[in-house]
Amino acid sequence: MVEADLDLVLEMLEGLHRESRLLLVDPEGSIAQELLALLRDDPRFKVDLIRDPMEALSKLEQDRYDIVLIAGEVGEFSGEEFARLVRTGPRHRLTPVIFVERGERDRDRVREAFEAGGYDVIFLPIRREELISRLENMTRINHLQQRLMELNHRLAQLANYDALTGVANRRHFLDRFRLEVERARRYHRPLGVLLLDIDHFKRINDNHGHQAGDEVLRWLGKLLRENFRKVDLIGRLGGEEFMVLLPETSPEGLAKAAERFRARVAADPLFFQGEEIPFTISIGGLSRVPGEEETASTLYSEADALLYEAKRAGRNCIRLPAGHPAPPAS
Ligand code: GH3
Ligand code: MG
Ligand code: MG
Repeated sequence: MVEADLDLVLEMLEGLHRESRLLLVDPEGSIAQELLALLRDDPRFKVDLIRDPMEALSKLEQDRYDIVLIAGEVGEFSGEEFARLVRTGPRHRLTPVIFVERGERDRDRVREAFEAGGYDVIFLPIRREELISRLENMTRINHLQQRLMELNHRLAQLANYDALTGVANRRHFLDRFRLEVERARRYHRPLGVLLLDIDHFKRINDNHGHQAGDEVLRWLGKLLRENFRKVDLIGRLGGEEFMVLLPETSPEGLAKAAERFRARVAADPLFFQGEEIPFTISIGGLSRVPGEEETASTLYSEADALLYEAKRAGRNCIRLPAGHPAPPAS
């Protein structure tokens, strides 16, 4: 973690010297002319001038900018309205917006601009040094905000996902499981649950070593992520036990998905250090609209009992509740 922190600091320092990308929106063009003359030949700033406000908004959807400069009124919008539109785009929710106007520095105007979400107001004429300092400050703010968002995202990943397999960890998965059960019950939608466990995993560790065991887990994580849908939720509940939630999935659909995955795992051994390591999984599963008394915990217990039956039946197979459509033969 110390090393990661150092990397971060180095990245941040580097960010401070990165070039700054500015989008300048000026339908009329005269403010732009003055700004561009001041910034000319300065390699730190790369300015895209766009006259048409609608075109500017679509450019903001495609590209990342460090600062958006709004010159006075922009077409049919006031500068404030336009700033609001900039912030509604997902890429630029936090990008500093600066209003550029001609005239004396006016306190009421500055307050208005800040209230409208502006980060600064630049009044022309302005000295080159002051302009550059203001732009550098805003660029720094933007880079730090970007880093903070990335870091938050990384921390959320670390806190919620299992590092070895890339699927949700137990705590995060169970939180989501409770939520999905609530949702399915409230809207009377079926929710599918598959509990999977690697067969004789202890033997894999014993015969091939613990590192090979870890690779099997990693491989299974990858297969799970690749073979289920984006809306399905995958979690590692512990050791070599995983669960998949399949929202909106009928009992027939669940049986098919379970059998397809069981067969896929059995057919797709891991190759590790030149050695083939075949393995199989057993699955306990069910799908239904959760009843009033049912919770994530009762569904988990039920799936666990079915998984136990699958183990007793000889492993590498699926057990579903009585009356549930059977998996297709394969
Ligand atoms: P069964 O078919 O009945 O499921 O047998 P099994 O051997 O898979 O089950 P058992 O519960 O007896 O053993 C599970 C083993 O999983 C024991 C434990 O050492 C191993 N294990 C748990 N977590 C990890 C891990 O993160 N990495 C590795 N390599 N092994 C793990
Ligand atoms: Mg096992
Ligand atoms: Mg187990």
